Amino acid sequence: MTSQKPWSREEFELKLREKEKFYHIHHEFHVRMNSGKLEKPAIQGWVANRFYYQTAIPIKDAAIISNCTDREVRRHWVQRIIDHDGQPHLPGGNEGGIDAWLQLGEAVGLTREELWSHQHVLPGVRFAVDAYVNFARRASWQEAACSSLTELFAPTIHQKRLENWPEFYPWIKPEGYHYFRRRLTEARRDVVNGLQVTLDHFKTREQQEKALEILQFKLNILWSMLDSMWAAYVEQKPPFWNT
Ligand code: AHQ
Repeated sequence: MTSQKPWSREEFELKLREKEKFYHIHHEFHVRMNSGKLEKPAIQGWVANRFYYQTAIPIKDAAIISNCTDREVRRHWVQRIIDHDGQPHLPGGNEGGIDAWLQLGEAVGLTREELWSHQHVLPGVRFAVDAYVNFARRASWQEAACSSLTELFAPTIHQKRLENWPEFYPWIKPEGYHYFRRRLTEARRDVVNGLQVTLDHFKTREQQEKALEILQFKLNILWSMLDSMWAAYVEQKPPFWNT
């Protein structure tokens, strides 16, 4: 139990943003990716493993909504599900981010079927992604909203891919970049909502420290996903059944 006084709203936001140093853009896998040092199988493995994460996001967001009693928040949060699942059946609706990721898969030489099969998903990636979804199911909706704030740092990583990949990986078909372009605006819009929920909900210093722990938990999820991909695709030590 801390007797320390709470941080101001500005100080609290700064503490959240200072967690950028733990963001997975700094993981050696991404450092090599964004400097053109990954071979094609490593890029393909990353796309196939991240597809498992992408398909989990709308499930995670639906879990948050299922726990949320605030209609105003649900009205905003439901857009995240639509962004990923799409609404092709509605006039002007599009196929969504999961379909855009399938286009990325095809652009790097994978098939939609092998992505949907999750046959390439590494044990550590599956474990980390499932931990994220299960956290969103059992945590309060405010705690789960807080965990999505890793996207405070996401626009930079999407921008780097758009800038670097065409030069470093000319073999990737340009239609694969559609997903990253979408997220530049969607991530920026999402964090406005996620940050407001977080700054409004975590009031005492103890609660604010808890919010930082939750954000670190999600940063660790992203980091550990890349640890698994490093072992499999850089160290060339995939689980025997993933070869
Ligand atoms: O493509 C990403 C995405 O749709 C999401 C949703 C959000 C969440 O709810 O946790 N996080 C997230 C992220 C996406 N892309 C990652 C990347 O490196 O391309 C970054 C990741 C995040 O920062 O949490």
